[in-house]
Order: sequence, then structure tokens, then C-alpha cells
Amino acid sequence: MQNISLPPGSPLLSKGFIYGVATSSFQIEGDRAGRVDNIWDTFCLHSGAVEDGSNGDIACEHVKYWQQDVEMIADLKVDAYRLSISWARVMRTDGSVNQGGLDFYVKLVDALVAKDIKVFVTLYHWDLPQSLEDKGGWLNRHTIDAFVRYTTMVAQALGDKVTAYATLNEPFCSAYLGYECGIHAPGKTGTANGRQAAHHLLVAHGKALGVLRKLCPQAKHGIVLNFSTCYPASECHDDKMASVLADEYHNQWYLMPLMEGRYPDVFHRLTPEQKPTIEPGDMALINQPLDYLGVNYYNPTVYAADDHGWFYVVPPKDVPVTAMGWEIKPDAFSTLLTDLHERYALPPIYITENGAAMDDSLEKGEIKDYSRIDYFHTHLNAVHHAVLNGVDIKGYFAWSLMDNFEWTLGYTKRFGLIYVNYQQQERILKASAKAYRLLLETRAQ
Ligand code: IFM
Repeated sequence: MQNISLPPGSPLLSKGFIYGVATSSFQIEGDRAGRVDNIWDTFCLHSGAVEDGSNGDIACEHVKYWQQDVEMIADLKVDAYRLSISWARVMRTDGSVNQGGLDFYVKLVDALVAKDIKVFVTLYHWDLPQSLEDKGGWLNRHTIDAFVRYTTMVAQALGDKVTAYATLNEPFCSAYLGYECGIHAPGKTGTANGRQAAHHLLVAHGKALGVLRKLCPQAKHGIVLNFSTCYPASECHDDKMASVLADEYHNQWYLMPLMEGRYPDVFHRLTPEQKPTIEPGDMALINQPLDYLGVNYYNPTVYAADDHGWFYVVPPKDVPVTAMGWEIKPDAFSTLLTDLHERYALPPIYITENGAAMDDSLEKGEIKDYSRIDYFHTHLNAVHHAVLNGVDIKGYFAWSLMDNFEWTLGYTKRFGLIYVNYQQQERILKASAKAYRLLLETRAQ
């Protein structure tokens, strides 16, 4: 497929629907010297932690090339750009502000606004300062206070120039991958750790929300969660139960406390040692009104029951997959959105991430990533169907603006609309970037 199209008259073609591209600080910025250490710097040093042994020291050198990157974003004709702030660039180890770091984001936001590009800022996209991790990181309640101080610094500097703030990106990844399975930074393990980190992250979200509302009253405030639609491996009762449990443990664990002030029923399956410590007032702090919910979706997951009444993942077999090995199933995206809408009284939704890593090849200066175009086409049409089902979706951000550091997979996977030649730091528009731009240009004016 060489084009992205939507049915004529689709709400996704209307003037108010926002299209954007997204990135995160650690994945693109480089300029290691301009900030203090964070947990990903440390994690990347562990042998075997990152597939190609790489790190974020250089990445896309966005701090150096930010002006050129802003031109590139504008050239895509997007309405909005979603970026994250590096906590370790803004706050020094002693807790004081790093003015140079903060000024970088002020200049970046000003340049985007001057080009009429709406700015969506995420405060925490997994890159906790190492000095805080040294004191226990998200297992230590004091990290919540540090997050509030950091949020205050950013909110005072950027204020209402930002269209929308998100406190956290994908707390599932920070808590489960980082503190429960240990495959992400900081590499801690254990159910108790994972659940406690998740709880502290959600409380940090709640406290930061209050600060944002006070300091940036005109901006919208929300949080970004990732979801994977859960399917049973078979029609048998145990597998069906397994997929329900997995959904509660990985998806609803984050959304239900935000929407209803309680954890899902799977909470009661945990032993007393595994349950997080919840202080009086915590659930009310988490359960505050949101202006929007950011939804990140890439793929569904299939689950089967194990012998202990728990669940395990059944890897995709004989189905289309991306270069990540993630199943491509656009109808699972509409199902997810419609299902969330039916379960909860949700605020408006922005699709804050959706996209695919594909095996791109640069031939004669061109990247004909037609499989990525197909992914965007089918997934945007899935969003269209969800809107027709009554889901209030206000916008869509493609992940990602450009190829970047894909965490434990280093630079081996490419998610960008724009190809990055890391040696020369050259940016080349892929066919998918041109198709995305064409879709945006053909919208109602
Ligand atoms: O690259 C990540 C991003 O940082 C968070 N969401 C998923 C993307 C693809 O894995």
C-alpha cells in the first residue's frame, strides 16, 4: 500500500482532529554532557541489557539539531508534536534547577509554537535520575515529592504555551518491565516491587496533576497509558480466565484506579507481601478528573492459563507481525477503544502512540516502507471505526517522528516516519512520512 486513506466524511478528516508525531527525550536527545545520569544510562552499561550494546549518549543528537528537527516536523504538516522532558537535564543531583537544560525546552517549545504546532509534553518517559534510584527510585515514596518539585520547575518554565501535559508515559513499562521483570531500567524484580512502583507512580501522577492545574490553568492535563488487547489462546474456560486476569494485571491496573479509585479484582489474588502499601488519601489522589486520556496501542496479546491459575503469553504464530514480532491486528485496536469506552466514563482520548517497526532498507536514497504505510492506514481506519462506535477520540500521534533508541533493542529497530543515518546524523523522509503528510494535506481546511 502506498497511501493512507480514510472514508470520505470520516470524523478523522474534520478540522478539529489533531494529527501529530511523537518522540521521547532519552530516545532522541543525545547530549549526555548536558545532563546528570539517569537509570537508562546505568542500565545500558550492564552487559547484555541492550541488544547492540548501545546507549543514549548520542542517539539522534536532537539537542544539537533541534532547529533542523523543528523544520522537519513543520514540513510534515502535522498539527502537534509530542515530546518528553528529561528530568535529569532539568534537575541537578542536589535538586536545584539546571537552567541550561530547562532553557533548551523553552526554546524548543517557543520554536514549535511559533510554527503553529501544538506541543504535547510528557513529564516522565521512564528516565528517572540515577541519584533518585540510588535512594530506592519508585520504591521510595520520597521520589513522589521529587517528581512534584520537577513538575513545578517545568510547569513554571513552560506554562500555558504547552497545549497538553501528560504526567507519565506508560507506567506499566516503568513499573512492570522496570521493577517486576527487570528487563527495563532499573532492572529490579519481584511482584511486590512492581506493584509498589506502580502505586507510587500513580500517586506521583495525582500529586503532579494538582501542580499542573494550578500553574498551567489553560493547558489540558492527563496521563498516557499503554494497552494491549487481551485474547484467550482457546475457547476453554481457563484460557478465557487467563486473558481476563492478564487484562486486569497489565491494563486495568492503571486505568481503574484513575477512573474509579480502586484496583481491579486481581489485586485480591496477591499475597499480603505482594500488595502495595497504600496510604490514606492515595486512591483519592489518583482518582482525580482528567482532561484527556492518552492511549498507546501497538498490538494485541494472546494468553493461556498456567498450572497455578495464572497466565502466560502465547507468542504470535502464523499471523502477520512487525519487525518487533508484534502481531498486526487493527481490529483489536477498535475493540480495545470501544471496550474501554463501554467500561468507563472516560475523558476525551488522544491516541498518543501508534506505529510499527519494520525492516526498512535504504535503496538509492529511498525507503519504500509500504508495510508501515499499510499499518498506519489500517490502524487509522480502526480509530475511525471506534469513533463511529461513539468513542470520543480527539487526535492521533504516529510513533515515531524518526528512528531512535528502542530501549533494550538499541538502534536495531526502526519506528520512524523519518529514517536516521546515525553515522552522519542524516534524516531521510520514508515513503510513510510522505503518505502521512499527504493524508494531512488532503483534510478539510
Ligand atoms: O519506543 C517505545 C516508546 O518509548 C514507548 N511506547 C512504545 C514504543 C515502541 O516500543
